[in-house]
Amino acid sequence: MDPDFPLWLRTTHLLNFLLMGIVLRSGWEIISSLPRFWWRNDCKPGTEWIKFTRRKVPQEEGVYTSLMDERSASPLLTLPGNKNIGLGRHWHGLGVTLWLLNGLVYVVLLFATGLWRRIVPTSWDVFPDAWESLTIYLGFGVPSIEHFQPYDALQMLTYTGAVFILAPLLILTGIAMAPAVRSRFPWYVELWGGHQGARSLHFIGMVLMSVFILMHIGLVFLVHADYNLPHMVFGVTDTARYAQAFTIALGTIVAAIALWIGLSYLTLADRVRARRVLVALTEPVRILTLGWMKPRMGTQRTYTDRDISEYHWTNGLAPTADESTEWLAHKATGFRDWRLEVGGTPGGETLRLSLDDLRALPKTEYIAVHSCMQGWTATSKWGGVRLENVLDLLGPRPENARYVMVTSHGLAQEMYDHREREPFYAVLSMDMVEEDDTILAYERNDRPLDIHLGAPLRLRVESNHGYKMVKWIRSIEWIEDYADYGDGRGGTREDAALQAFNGRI
Ligand SMILES: Nc1nc2c(c(=O)[nH]1)N[C@H]1C(S)=C(S)[C@@H](COP(=O)(O)O)O[C@H]1N2
Ligand SMILES: [Mo]
Repeated sequence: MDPDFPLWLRTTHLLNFLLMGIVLRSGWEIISSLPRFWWRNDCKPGTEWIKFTRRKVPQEEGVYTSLMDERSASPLLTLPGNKNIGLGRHWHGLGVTLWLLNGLVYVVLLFATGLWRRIVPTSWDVFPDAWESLTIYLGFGVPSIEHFQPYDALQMLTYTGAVFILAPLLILTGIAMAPAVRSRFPWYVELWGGHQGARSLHFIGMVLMSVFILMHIGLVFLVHADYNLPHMVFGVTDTARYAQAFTIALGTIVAAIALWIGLSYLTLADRVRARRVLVALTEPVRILTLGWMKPRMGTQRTYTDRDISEYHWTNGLAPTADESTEWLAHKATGFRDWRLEVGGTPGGETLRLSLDDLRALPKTEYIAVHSCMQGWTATSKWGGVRLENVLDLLGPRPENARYVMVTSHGLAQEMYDHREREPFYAVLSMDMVEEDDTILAYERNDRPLDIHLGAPLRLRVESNHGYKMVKWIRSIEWIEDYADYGDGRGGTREDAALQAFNGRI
């Protein structure tokens, strides 16, 4: 006899459970890096609708950084825990990818086998029937076994809701938070109420999904467990095998929790290795899904002057005396004698460009939303010169030049292993350099760049999160390979927080 629940159904169900644990726990790690939620795009202090921190964000810009807002979560709760946003994001990416693949197999087979009829209601009767079940539960009763064929109306509604409403909502709002998507299809992000709308809905969806999972597991054990558990484990309603099924189900839950927590400690035991493995597994997905999206902030009409934020969060404070007396001296004289060093090719010349030299080059202007991978956003109008135009001044691209390195006068805020802070830098691959919206900005909102936002010159790479956008630039140079600089990961946030070189999501 064919089982009611075929093997593919039981397998995808189990994998879904394991993967949901990874996705949720890594999601909580991401929340812990900025435990606040807004509906407004500028994330102004005090306008959060919910927060999980007592810290107060000063109203004044440029004195508090989002990195200072990061909270440390326990590895028992989050993946991996202990303030590891970079690794948490890699785990989220890997977990989501596998969860999506597993979900796709499940949905395709569900429709191919006709089993969808069990969970998708096809009659309006489902509402009064579900109401009847609900009133029975609310009276601390249990609907009789005849209701379940194999599911009762209330189950059908909640399962359909979880699979066909909640999961898609989480997927669609997750996608909306990628800067690569926003810089190419800004209207799509606005559909969700902007980045903060998408982020808040993603959070609410997560809470609902968590409640669903807890209720679902609880009820399986409380309501006709002798019927449910053999069904779930063996695929058949063999109440004689209830004890066996109960043991296997409970054992699986305990093993899953051990696995989830084990992954945290395994990750923390060698964070550099964990980053290497996780980035190697997630980078192909990034390239495949986001690599082709080229930003077009210069031609879009979604964001206008009206969207420009009053408030702009800061990450990284202006260089202090122990970071760069040189930059401080330039600041004191209004950057009159400041020069951008452009060069780097072995044996090649180094140009020294003043702000007037840069202003003499063709100007690019656009309104764009900045997103920090920690979660905050701000909209500004940026003005500057395309990075490519500046590199062109050096002549044809040197044969061995494969990347561009941009270095700041300032230092990293903090290294993940608390060693001495390195000079802040970011390396860009050629596809990032060639994008229309990759500029060296000297203006924001039609005024010279603010001190705390990177004066006199900062990088903008709209397809990427903020960590690529070096502030207080000192130099730009062609390099052959980033393995030779810093820790060899291609940027300060890559070195200091184990983030990915590719900041498109
Ligand atoms: N020199 C320097 N540049 C930097 C940083 C930094 O710490 N130092 N932080 C980066 C990060 S993580 C972000 S999100 C943006 C923040 O830009 P803002 O402070 O102008 O809002 O700057 C980027 N550029
Ligand atoms: Mo950031």
